[in-house]
Amino acid sequence: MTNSANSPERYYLTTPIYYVNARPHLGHAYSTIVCDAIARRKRALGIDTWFLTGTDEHGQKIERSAKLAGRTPHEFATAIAAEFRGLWDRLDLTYDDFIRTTEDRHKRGVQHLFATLRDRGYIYKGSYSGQYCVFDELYVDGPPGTPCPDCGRVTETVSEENYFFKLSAFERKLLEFYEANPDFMGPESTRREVISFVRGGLKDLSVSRTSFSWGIPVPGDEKHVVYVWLDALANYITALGYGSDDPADQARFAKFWPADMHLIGKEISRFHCVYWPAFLMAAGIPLPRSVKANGWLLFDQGKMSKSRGNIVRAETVHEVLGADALRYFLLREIPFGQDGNFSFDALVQRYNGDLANGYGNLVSRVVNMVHKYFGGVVPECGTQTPAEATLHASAETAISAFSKEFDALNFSDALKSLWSLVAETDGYLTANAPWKKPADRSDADHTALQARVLATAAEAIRIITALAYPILPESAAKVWRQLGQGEIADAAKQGFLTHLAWGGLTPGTKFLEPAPLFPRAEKDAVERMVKIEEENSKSVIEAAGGVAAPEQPTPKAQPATPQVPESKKKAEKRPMEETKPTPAPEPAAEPAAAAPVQAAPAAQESVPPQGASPQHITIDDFAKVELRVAQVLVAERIPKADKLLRLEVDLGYEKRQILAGIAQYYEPEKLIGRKIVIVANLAPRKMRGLESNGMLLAASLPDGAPVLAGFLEEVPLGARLK
Ligand code: ME8
Repeated sequence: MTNSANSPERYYLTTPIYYVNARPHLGHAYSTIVCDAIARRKRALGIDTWFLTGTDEHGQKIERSAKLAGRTPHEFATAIAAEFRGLWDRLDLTYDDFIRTTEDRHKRGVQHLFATLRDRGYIYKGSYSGQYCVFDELYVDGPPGTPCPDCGRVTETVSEENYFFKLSAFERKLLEFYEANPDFMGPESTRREVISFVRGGLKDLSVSRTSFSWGIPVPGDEKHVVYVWLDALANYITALGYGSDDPADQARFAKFWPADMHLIGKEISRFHCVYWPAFLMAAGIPLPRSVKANGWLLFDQGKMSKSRGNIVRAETVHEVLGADALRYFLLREIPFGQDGNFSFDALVQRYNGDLANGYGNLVSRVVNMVHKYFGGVVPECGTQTPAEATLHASAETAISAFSKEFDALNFSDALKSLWSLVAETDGYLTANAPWKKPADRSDADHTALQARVLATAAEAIRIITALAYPILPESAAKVWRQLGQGEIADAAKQGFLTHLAWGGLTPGTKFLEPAPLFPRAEKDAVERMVKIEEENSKSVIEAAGGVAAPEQPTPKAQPATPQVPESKKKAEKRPMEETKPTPAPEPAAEPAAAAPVQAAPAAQESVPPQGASPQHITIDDFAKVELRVAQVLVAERIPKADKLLRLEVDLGYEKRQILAGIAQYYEPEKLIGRKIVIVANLAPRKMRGLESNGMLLAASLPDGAPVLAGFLEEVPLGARLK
């Protein structure tokens, strides 16, 4: 059960398996591209590599998204899984296996794991009543109404019979394991966070659900389905063949497990660094050697995510600048482990600066000159001068610096060091100007200089290209061919990076004709990408209901504490609730009990009824409703009106009074200072002799309880919602 030393012979790495509730975006592509670059480098180092990716298809969230789209969960999951896989293929990502959690091989493995945990005494039956975040498929500690600490959405109350996993038994063992394996988790911020979470105490974890059926049945008790995170995490072993009787599967599992690295996004580190190792310890299965978290790709100031509606698709960049441009940008621009901004401007700037004007231009100059002055045949270098010795030394330094940084996942620094070799080679060419023959230099001397300089520069390019291959596979393949080296993919299969050293370009090698690598991106490149994204978001809106449930913003990083059995905790009962705030409609007439916050019957459904035909309004209709951000300045009860609160709110440009029927649900003191959303242009109404100038927006839960709409980011008072 120890974290054994890294084996040089084989390497197993995985991406998270992505939820199929939404189409892939650049955030998903980022993690998968990082893995692809690592996998390519490992293979090119002669290491037998297995790169796994896939899709996470079970659970309540997917079941609901499918329902919203009017499809069966399986049909729905199949369509989105195909989108993920299709995109990875278009981007030429070299995964060895793509697992879908709805496949039989996975179900069998999960059931085997569940049975093993139970047989070893780590699973017991209990009942759970508490909060659950469907978006994050996460149990949340706290009373009803507790928001999910990960995404901020309102949690649902679940009350059901569950199987529990004895997570509490692993607190000490996990801490000892982290201590003994300091490189297990990274970056440091993740490590600290996970350790402090475990030190805070672990409670037993519910690992089955009974209130819905879209999951893997618990063996022997089929009214339960396995908790979606236990199901999902197991993909890393089931894909290799865990739980199979087939000798080929068993051999693959024996060969590749434990994984060398699970690459994940930082928000799911607790699942991977606490729950997963605990499950494995309990099952007697060795632990993965490392879990490394990438930071978040931000766009327009926020985490890129479907729920924020601030996504960019990898396809767009691929279409305009090519996959290599995207790979280079992501790995060069964002120090791995940190959050990083994506912008089209920054992308085009890097592309033009580093690829078109930098590497691409260098290759084109040298290949062209070898054709022009030597008929495309690499000349003998002749006697070296100190300038060649310097470039040679720099190239050797770049090989070791790049390798050290890349293997430590410091891709940005690795590329920085490699691109300083690009710049140095460029400077070397310019300083020696093989295209310019001074009047006092003989023809023979000039030809000797040209030969020396071009052979040396071409060799530097060969080194740069070999090292850059895992990050720029398509362009490196073109350059490799131009340099007369054949197919780089074949060289990679033979582990060409293990013996990469200066001097590999032999005189007499025939270059191919130069071909463009990175055509300069003109000004309109940004506009084109923006336009493609706009067109896409329009078509997604037009096809609304076709793919995914709308989601709420998610600004926070870490999931919550696990839940505890009913016996250990008190919890008020409340029915399931939907997290999407629904604007409360204006009452047709002044309500008898004067409750401005109320919902139409349809809004009480957690999911719109299938086949219901919505009453469409035009955008102009919607524009008539003036929704604005306001802050509560005063909140107080109204004598003899037990449902009403009197609020004074500040809109920035004016203050006004609003009466709201939320007195049974919100303590007035707790509302003061809170930013809310109001309908600002509602005709004034009188209730209990007081004038109400507007209406609050709140989600209405099935039991009628309102949940006020609000914001997770800072918003100025008076800002309009549109
Ligand atoms: O969490 N920046 O699936 P998911 C960087 N099914 N990476 C991002 C990102 C962003 N803005 N957005 C997404 C799940 N990612 C579970 C995983 S694994 C056993 C189960 C990447 O579809 C990042 O790797 O929400 C993140 O962890 C993953 O996509 C989340 O994908």
